[in-house]
Amino acid sequence: MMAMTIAGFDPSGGAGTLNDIKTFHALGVYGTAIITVLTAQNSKRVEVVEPVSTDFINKQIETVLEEYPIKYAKTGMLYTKENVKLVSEKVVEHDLNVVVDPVMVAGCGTLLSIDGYAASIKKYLLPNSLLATPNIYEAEQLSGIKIHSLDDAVEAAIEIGKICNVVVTGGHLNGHNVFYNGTVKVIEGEIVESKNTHGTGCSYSAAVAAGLAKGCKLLESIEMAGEFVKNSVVNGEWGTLNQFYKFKSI
Ligand code: PXL
Repeated sequence: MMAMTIAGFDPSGGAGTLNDIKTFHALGVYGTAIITVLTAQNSKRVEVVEPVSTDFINKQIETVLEEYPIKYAKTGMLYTKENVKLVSEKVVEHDLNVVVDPVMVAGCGTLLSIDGYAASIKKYLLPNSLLATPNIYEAEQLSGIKIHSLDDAVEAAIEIGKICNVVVTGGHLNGHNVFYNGTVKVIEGEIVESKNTHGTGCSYSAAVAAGLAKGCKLLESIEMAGEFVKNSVVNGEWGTLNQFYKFKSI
């Protein structure tokens, strides 16, 4: 089984493509990684962001897919409208089943997207996607609905669900996730008190893509991803997750 992440590079190893590769591998899926943007950051702050050109992103995707018959992918930090447009074209061209983590802002508050990003994700990428996994902030941007409660999250999920299946992830919803694929399902969760949360959103969407690559159904993949991220946080260290918690030491 194989999967592809199309996302940013976090040299601290916690978020982005390094996280995704660890997640894929821990779940028994061979991972490939297309870098869309470079960052200088650690688990606490982002110093600077430098996007990769669309031409170079295109070459990475084409070269990897020339050899590997990958059908499942996730996208993370794409940063620019141009990158969003290119990735959407590649998804269509190569018939990729894609889980979209619409990364807009880091946990520390730094912007990880530039103007018009939410609109371009909605226009180009979501219509060609299997699932979007926004957190509350991102769901607000995509739906135009302010989220203060679980009911608001359901309303936002239904709005985004007009374009594609969606899970509004619940770091701020007492750990509950709201799934909408024509009907609403609240997936019960719990908040784990931890400092080791850098990269949870990245890992969640990568875990869903890994589940799908292994042949699991969408809901099954979503439930597995929630459990996987929780266990990775519980066993985390260095401000981030331990996806290899079954082997324990990190
Ligand atoms: O967690 C969002 C995220 C995604 N992708 C990259 C990041 C971050 C957060 O810092 O750096 C590359």
